[in-house]
Amino acid sequence: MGRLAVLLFLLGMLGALAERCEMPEVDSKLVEMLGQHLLPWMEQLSQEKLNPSIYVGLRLSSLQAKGKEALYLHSLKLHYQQSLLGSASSDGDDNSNFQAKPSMGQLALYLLALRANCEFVGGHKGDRLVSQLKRFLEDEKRAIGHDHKGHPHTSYYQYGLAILALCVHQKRVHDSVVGKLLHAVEHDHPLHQGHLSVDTVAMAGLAFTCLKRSNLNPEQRERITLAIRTVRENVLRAQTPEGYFGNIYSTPLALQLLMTSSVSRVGLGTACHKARAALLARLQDGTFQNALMISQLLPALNHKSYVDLISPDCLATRAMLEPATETHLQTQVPEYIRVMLKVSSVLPPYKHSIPVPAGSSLEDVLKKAQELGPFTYETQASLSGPYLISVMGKKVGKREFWQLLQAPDTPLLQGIADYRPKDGETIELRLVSW
Ligand code: B12
Repeated sequence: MGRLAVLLFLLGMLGALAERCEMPEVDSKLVEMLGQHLLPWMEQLSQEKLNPSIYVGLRLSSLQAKGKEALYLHSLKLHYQQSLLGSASSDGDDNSNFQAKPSMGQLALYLLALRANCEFVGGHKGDRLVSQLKRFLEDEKRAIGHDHKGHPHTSYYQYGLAILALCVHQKRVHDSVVGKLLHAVEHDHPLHQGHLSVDTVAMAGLAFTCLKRSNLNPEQRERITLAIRTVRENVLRAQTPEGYFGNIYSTPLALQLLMTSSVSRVGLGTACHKARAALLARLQDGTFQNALMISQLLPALNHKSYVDLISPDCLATRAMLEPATETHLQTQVPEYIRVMLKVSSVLPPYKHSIPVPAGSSLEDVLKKAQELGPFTYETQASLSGPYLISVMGKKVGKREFWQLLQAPDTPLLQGIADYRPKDGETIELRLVSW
């Protein structure tokens, strides 16, 4: 009896210590400042600039951009339906009417955007989009292969995103498709890109959570439940001393995932609290300027996640976003800095000191270097901004990328458009496999 009492006492203590991942309300001024960064993007309705993630982020936030939102969704619909369902452009061989075809992940984000407006994909056109996304997943499943030794053409991140998007529309994918993502989580290593990619793991966790809540793959229920636990533990284990899960930019998705947790766990609340404090400390210093990053962060700050798109609340009151009041900068003669630009992955290696105005982005440095020669580079538009695909004539091959590093060996956490090097800094561009 005595031992049983002790045991019950201990269990009670553990229960009391078990916590949820809560997100207390964040200062509305801070949130508004973040949202204001999205407004200029909502005015860019050209095909290259359209970004369904921005729409999703805003709809799951505590903010609204009233008329702009409807127009933006309308433009998304035009673009995605035309480029995916239009006959000439979808073949891709009619150059006169060429439109880049959205990738699997982009199509998935578009479906999330429809759901964020409380629409279910349907009708003849909608069904074709769903079939298209399912076909993408089947292709990826084949690329991974029976023995799981292959790799998806895109990434496990997009694989998870596609399953999630179909799930919030209550569209079932075959157990074998879900099985590939389960296997990746169970065996861990495919989700690494040199290190554990918290973003990828979190996205897989969001997809599994949706599948579990919607009960779309009942045969896999136990495996899914276990995988959610594995993912959660991996994310928690990736917390840095500062409080980030992985790095600062993977923390928003990680928080989205941890907040969906229906079970309490010892230390969960504390871990989330620490992450939230670490994020808040960086909100004012310009760390979050990238529209895609802001779009992943806003839902988390509003205690929402992509899983909420199973039954979104389209009537929730959201504060109206007003454009930021312009601060007039005094025109001054710019101060010049020098950035050392280094490329060792080419022959002969390139290393030059590039003069640029203080506050320039890495992209400005690359532009200046190109102007000075013999340096050359090419980028490709992506939802995160310009993605570097070629340097000094060397284009990336399959599963290769041009990594951005601060010398000697620190990978940058931002892309070329967002990163602003300091005077005397050395930046290396290195062709690596992932
Ligand atoms: C997969 C992935 C990669 C893959 C992409 C290849 C592939 N075939 O998928 C690899 C490993 C190559 C990669 C590289 C980089 N990545 Co990355 N990547 C991701 C991840 C996990 C998913 C992207 C995705 O598929 N999105 C969905 C699809 C639908 O959107 P998309 O725009 O069509 O996707 C393309 C772009 O995202 C592009 N891409 C991938 N990463 C980055 C980063 C930047 C800055 C840009 C402009 C483009 C870009 O590749 C995708 C596939 O074509 C995100 C995580 C996240 N939270 O978003 C990080 C993420 C976007 N990457 C990040 C970073 C920092 C980088 C690098 C700059 C790292 C470095 N130091 O070199 C490089 C890019 C350098 C360059 N050449 O311009 C950060 C960006 C943070 C920020 N402030 O914006 C993120 C958020 C990860 C993180 N938490 O740190 N990445």
